[in-house]
Amino acid sequence: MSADNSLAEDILKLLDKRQKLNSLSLSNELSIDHQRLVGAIKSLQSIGELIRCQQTETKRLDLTQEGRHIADNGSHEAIVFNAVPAGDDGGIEQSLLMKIIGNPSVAKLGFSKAMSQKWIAIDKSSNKSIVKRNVQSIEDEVQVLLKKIGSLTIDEVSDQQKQDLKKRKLIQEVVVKSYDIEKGDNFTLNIVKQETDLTAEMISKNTWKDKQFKDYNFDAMGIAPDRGHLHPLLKVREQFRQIFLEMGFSEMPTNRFVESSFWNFDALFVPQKHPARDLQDTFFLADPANCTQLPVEYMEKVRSVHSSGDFGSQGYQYDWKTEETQKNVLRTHTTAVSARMLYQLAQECQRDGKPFKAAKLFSIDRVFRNETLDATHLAEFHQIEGVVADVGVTLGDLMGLIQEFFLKLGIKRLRFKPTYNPYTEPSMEVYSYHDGLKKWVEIGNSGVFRPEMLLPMGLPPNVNVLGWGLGLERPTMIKYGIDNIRDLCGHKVDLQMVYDNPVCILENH
Ligand code: FB9
Repeated sequence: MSADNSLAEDILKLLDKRQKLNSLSLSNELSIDHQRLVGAIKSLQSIGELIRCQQTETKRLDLTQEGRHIADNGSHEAIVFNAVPAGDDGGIEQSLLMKIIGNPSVAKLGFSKAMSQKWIAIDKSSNKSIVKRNVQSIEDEVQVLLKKIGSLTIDEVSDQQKQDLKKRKLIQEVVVKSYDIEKGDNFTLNIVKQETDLTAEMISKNTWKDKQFKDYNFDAMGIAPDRGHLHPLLKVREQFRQIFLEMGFSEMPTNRFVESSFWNFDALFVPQKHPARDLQDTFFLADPANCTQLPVEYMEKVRSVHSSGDFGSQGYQYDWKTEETQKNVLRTHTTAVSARMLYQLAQECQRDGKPFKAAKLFSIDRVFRNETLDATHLAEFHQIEGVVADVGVTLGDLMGLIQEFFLKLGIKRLRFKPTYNPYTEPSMEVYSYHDGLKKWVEIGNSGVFRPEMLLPMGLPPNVNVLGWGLGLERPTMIKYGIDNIRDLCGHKVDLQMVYDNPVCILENH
């Protein structure tokens, strides 16, 4: 028999004698933790109609931390009294007494209370304030009362006592939930063990017939089924994906981390000497170091527009090298994917003689940069990119698209700041006013793709292409209140954070 079964039996025996019990009074009487007693009562309550149980709320007096300290160590006034030497020649200079007590608030309050209780007096017959005992001994009533407060009902403490102790912040009123229990219609002292499972053996041997079964508790919460958990980045990515889909965009295939320098840079009219193509910024592959499967005819047009200029542009006037364009890199932006998709659009139009079909495309995926790492930057991050290709679309359309996109994130106040990108002209950084930081913060980049990028692909000259992009990590860190990116991504991530973080709902207007 478990300890709590015997406790349950003790409760039944007391109930049989007294007809009515209260859990709080009983826990004090039996010196048993109230919660343990409530557990035993709940187990009796689950046995149909054995007892009747009514929850009640009673106000109790409880000791504050200061009250507990005094109950253990004595009141301030008692400490001061005990520090004054006893005997006819007893006495101590007041300043020394205060120093001996140590704690200034104990000394000050204790001295004042001891004086008002006339436990001590000050002898000023000499030119010093000598504190002497006024009585032989004292009864530290405050400590005595505090020691028994837990076992008294609120009415057993006088109003004056309560007022004094509350004023000294030694006690506080707390509401305690307790249970009044009475005999139920099926009260008995002989508790029959209640089965919780109907077993195959009981059925095969028919022993179930003489057993009692615990009622099902249909209100009990089930065990949370273990299940997979989405990383916060993937939750936020899904929200951005929904925004693009709502705006009629289709997702680009981004399942290629290794890209040739041709698609990652040259097709975007990024010159081969651009600093972004240095080792300090880009991860180059050792094996396979080069990609040789490039569209030769298109590549020659790219060579031309870079080196001598073409398609109305003077180009960069440098010796464009095939071996440079063949170098494999980890893609530094998803704009490489946009380039492939735009080339495909142009080919469908040029090769297949189909009329140009406008396109709204998006991508959200990982990109890699050989950057200096810090609290908000890793060597890889996710880029979100939107691209719109259509006849006659303008910079104004791009600003409207960006306004619409960020409005779905609850961001209304935007500003556009001119900037430079090798593959777009004009280009704009996007800023939003951060109410918390009280300043404008950069939330993205954008621009109109250059003819030097679009015309070598074979896109019709009246087709313009707009693009904008932002990162996924920053909004995710903001959304989930994460300061260091290493708490969001990487081998040091606490998986419990992945389990615990809530569903992501980005403001939707
Ligand atoms: O995401 C960025 N900031 C940002 C975004 C959202 C946000 O909160 C959400 C709204 C609630 C808070 C901040 N930035 C771009 C700006 C900075 O964080 C910057 O420090 C980091 N940038 C990344 C690249 O850094 C090397 C963010 C990333 C970025 C920058 C540019 C593009 C994409 C991602 C682009 C582009 C582009 C341009 C023209 C045509 C096509 C694509």
